[in-house]
Amino acid sequence: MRIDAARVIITSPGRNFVSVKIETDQGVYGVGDATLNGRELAVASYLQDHVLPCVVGRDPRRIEDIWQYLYRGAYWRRGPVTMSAIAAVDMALWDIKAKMAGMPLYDLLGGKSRDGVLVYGHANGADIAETVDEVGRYLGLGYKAIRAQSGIPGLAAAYGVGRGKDYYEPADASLPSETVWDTRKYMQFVPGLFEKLRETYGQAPQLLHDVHHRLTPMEAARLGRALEPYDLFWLEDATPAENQEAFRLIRENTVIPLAVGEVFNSIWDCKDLIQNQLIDYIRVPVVRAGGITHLRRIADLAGLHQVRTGFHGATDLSPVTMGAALHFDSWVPNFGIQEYMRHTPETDAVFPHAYYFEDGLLHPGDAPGHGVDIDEKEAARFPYKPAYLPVTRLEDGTMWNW
Ligand code: GCO
Ligand code: MG
Repeated sequence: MRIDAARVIITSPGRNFVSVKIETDQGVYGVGDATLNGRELAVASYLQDHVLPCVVGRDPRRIEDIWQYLYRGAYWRRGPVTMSAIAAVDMALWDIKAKMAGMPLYDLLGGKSRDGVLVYGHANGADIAETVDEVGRYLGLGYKAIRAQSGIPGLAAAYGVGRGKDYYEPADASLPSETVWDTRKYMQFVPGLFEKLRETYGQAPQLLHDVHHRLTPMEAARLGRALEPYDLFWLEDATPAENQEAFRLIRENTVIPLAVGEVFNSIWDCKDLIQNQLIDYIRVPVVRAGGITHLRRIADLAGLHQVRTGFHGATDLSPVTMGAALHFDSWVPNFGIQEYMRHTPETDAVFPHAYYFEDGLLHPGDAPGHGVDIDEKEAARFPYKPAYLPVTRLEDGTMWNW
């Protein structure tokens, strides 16, 4: 068996997606996602110019060998561009193997460990009242777990609060838009939001919150303590994690569950966090960390230390990543939760998929492979459009972490 062709497909049904399609001499093909929000063409070029020419002619059944070939063979290891490109190839190869076996991917991985995948949706509003209403709307849609983000008094724009309520997309301009951040205004405001949410909806709903890398470790510890009475499922990205040690200070000062890792791209970015039990949930998604082959290693290491998965699932992760993630989530023993932001109907039409939402859970479906295809005719209707993530500055103009 051999790989006959491997192509990059770029499409922008409302937002940009980079996909890889790998075709074999047996007529079976696989699809992978390589989308890196705001830096899409760098991955497309890395794939087109450097990775895919090395993949054509190989035996697609040798997934591990191809992974090692691409990772070790580049000499320059790791990084989001490289690892997203390897992930796309890896996802497509697992798709092919599962299709050849006539199995849904979760069966090839070891079979289902659960009946459905618990997901969390995104409620956001301009202020507390609107955010509380939105959480109520999500509960009405059947969600059991909901992330809550709100506008902050005195700040013009807040992370996680979008114009639209169903399809949040932060990459909103052809050059980065600028927002302003103030830690004190945020810290003084957030506990009140969760107090109101518990007062309104009681203890049953799982509530989550994303700090989006904005705090120092000590500030994060203080916020964690202030939020402890409201029983959050997790506090996400409380501080940047380039320095994994930074989480020790947070951990020593609060018992709030911590999640991190959506920007990580290998086991090396999280091994200290996991081995020292400085976090509770690891968020690195299948598209960012070299695909299923490498993510399995991260999940297994996490399992040893009772850290559970909680993969990133914003709209910049294409339905292909969502499909692959749901098979992984169905199998992985140390599953925690899966983020789920709905894609637009245009995106769903470009990527027909077997997964579906029911009563607060997502199900991967039983189609062979990861169950997500790409309709190339539909994809061709939506040409690439430059779109950047915003940047943020402190009120005095100092650059900060968006
Ligand atoms: C999340 C993330 C996203 C990111 C986005 C960047 O938890 O869903 O923080 O909202 O900001 O994926 O492209
Ligand atoms: Mg996040």
